[in-house]
Amino acid sequence: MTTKERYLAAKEYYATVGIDTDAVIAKLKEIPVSLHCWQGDDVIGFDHDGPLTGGIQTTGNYPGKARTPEELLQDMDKAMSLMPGKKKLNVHACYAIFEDGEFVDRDKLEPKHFAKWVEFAKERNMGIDFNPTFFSHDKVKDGLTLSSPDEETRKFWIEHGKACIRISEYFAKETGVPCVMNIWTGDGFKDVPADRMGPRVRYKESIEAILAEPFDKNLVKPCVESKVFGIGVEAYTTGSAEFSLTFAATHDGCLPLMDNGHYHPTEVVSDKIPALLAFFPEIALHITRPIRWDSDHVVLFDDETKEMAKEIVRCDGLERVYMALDYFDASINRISAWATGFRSWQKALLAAMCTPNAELKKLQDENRMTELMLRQEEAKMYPLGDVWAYYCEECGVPADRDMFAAVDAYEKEVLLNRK
Ligand SMILES: [Mn+2]
Repeated sequence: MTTKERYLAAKEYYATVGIDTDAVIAKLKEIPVSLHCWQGDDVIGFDHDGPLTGGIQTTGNYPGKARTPEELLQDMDKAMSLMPGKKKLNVHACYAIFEDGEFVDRDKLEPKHFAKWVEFAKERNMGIDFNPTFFSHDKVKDGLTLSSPDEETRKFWIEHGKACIRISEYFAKETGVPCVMNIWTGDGFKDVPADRMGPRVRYKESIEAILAEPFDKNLVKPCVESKVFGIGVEAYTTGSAEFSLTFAATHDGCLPLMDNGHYHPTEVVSDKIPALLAFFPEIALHITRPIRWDSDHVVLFDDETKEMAKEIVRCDGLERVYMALDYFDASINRISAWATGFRSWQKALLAAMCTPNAELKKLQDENRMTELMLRQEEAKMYPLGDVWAYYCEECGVPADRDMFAAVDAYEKEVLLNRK
């Protein structure tokens, strides 16, 4: 059987449970998912030579890492050719692209330093999301930025945040797509602090100072991202879950951003999505895969990934949740890592949209829990793989079974020649 024939059989099956797979595929193709540029070069960027800091770390030394803007954009293009569905670019401020011999520090960044990203995005009909980079920099003082007790340090990073607001607005105006601008810092302490509130009050005032930069709320969507701990920041993070959520709730136009690698290991973001959607008009997500101490493994098509997508779809939240990927793995082919994570989230969305959610909800509301359990288990064995394979074919990207050959060929032709 061809992919199309298998799809037509699956489509018939799904129709018996009330799901129109043609409509699902048409809709999925239009849902943007933000693709992080930092998987391509292990979160290094172009504006410094130093190591990655701020409580995050890449592990592995797989050959072929992108070393220049040209290489990174080339790799991103290759990775995107392996991903079905609509993409939006996600850029960190440390990925400013300077002219030869030019350099400005982060507090002085301007839209022109991101003109090449805009050109790249516009040629591919993509919007752009943005992130100030509050790490990997010598002005991170004693592990602190926006919450530092040192006024000069705070001022530098506030100016960086304001510059990023201006750049975000430039992205939105150029692409015609709103720019989600996410504020995350690794501020915190390795061991038990004596003052937990002081840094948080300073952090609050610093973010308020950043958001005082004038911007159009329809164009720029500022977010605050929480984190429970980082490497070397085990005892305390300034931007805890409660801090970030409360900040967003009390500041008009500011969205909460949940990274599902940033919580205690038994907490699940899938359950938090409907809780936040009950209050916030819009929320943002970083989609990743936490393992023990690490928050940034490549996203797979696993249970919690599926559950997060299900909650977004069930809550009718596809237009209210800004979805961005955030992971990095330097131990495997980086193009494969990029594409696998994106494809996994696409699979999760597809699975969620191919679930008879209204029927299942009805069973819950009528307290028919025995049948609910059986129906939910049944739904797991629907012929999703046949729909997925057809969706990939429709989007002109490889099927799962052809993925390795595609990344292996690029590795041999391009990556291994980077010496
Ligand atoms: Mn994140």
